[in-house]
Amino acid sequence: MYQPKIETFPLEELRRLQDNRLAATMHRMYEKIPFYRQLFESKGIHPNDIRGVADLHRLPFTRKTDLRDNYPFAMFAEPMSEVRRIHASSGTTGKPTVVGYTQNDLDIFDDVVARSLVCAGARPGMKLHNAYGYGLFTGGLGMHGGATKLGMAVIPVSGGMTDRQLTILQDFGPEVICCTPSYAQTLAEECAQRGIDPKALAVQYAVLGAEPWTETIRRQVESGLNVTATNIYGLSEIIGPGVSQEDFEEKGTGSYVWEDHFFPEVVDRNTGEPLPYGEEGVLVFTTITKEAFPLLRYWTNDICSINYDANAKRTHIKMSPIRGRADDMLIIRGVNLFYTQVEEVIEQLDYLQPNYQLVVRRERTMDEVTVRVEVAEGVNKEDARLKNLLAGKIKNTIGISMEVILESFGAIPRSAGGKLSRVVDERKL
Ligand code: ADP
Ligand code: K
Repeated sequence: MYQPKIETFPLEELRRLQDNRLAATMHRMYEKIPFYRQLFESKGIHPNDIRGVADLHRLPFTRKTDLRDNYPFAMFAEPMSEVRRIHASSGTTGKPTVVGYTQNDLDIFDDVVARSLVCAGARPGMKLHNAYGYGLFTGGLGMHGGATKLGMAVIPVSGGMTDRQLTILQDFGPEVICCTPSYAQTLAEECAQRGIDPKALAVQYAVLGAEPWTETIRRQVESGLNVTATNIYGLSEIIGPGVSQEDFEEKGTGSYVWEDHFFPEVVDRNTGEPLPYGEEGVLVFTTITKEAFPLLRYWTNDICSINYDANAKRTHIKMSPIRGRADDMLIIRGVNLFYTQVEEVIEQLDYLQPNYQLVVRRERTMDEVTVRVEVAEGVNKEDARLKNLLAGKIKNTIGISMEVILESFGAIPRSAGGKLSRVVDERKL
């Protein structure tokens, strides 16, 4: 572990630490951010009324629209003279979301990323192939800083230019790679296509995040690159990558949320009521150590559940894989659908590969979904039995009838470096 004491802190003490840090954060918000002062006053609440994280549910959420309304810097709690870096997330509509960091914030960013890297299997002295994009996106620089602090040799490849990525993987021999899961798929496939034996690569660990993914893709990446692949999660509003991380020896049990900095809640997507551990809803974070850009009950829109794992190495709570973003959820004939659900069905059928796309269109009054998915090598894509088997499994597990089109290898778009969009919504064209 990178910070064993805090990573294994007894829960009671962790709670006390969170309570103290929350109190300090709320006072700073109240004093320094007009938006939060107004928010408290409109509810008739003073920071002193909130005794700890157990009282958080009494406070309203902060939403992405609040950040837009305060674009670019009005949510900053520190003057620019204290700010050392500014990032922005793409934002699909309108202005980007702008976030800032003091030196202390950057130090904490480095710590949580270093912690995450160790959790993923990385060690000081190893080389990190960093294929997250550098720039305003927090992925590249975020991983860079944490790996440097850990004592790794960082190779700042950034995303794209797959030829060069493969050359570096072969010649520089990085033991760890980080990128999006869809780009890891691309790299794995390109290795196979070029006859590069993954066993001959030095790379042992892949740290994958920035978009939802399931065991289907894990299996493909692990065999295709001969690595142990774990999940890293984060969002720029909270800090960037390193909000949570899956342990390489506890794969499939969820990702540790670094609770000494980010307090998580899961709430009902419709009512906003906090849900019991284990129930799925919207993930909400309160930052309890951030200086420049603290957020209270930030509505991430990401759907997952959280729970403690008594058998885990660390004490911090774990979050399940993200099913999708609430605003990316499709509603098909009254049934909610995330694309990761289709990915999970693909996992069960050996004759398919996790290269797929959902096409949604409106036929008369009904929304229809077509699944385009590639078959494995040597499989006949015209085989109606195979098509029907998938359609039947989808209908049985998800409850929606979908048209299935089996495609040959290469027919579905690949990630060229960053996040990949797996849904084509023709209703919006
Ligand atoms: P942008 O909005 O520009 O893509 P962000 O890095 O802030 O930049 O995006 C954060 C979002 O990416 C999260 O809210 C979540 O939806 C998604 N995300 C990040 N990591 C993961 C992950 N490991 N699994 C699923 N989704 C993720
Ligand atoms: K995103």
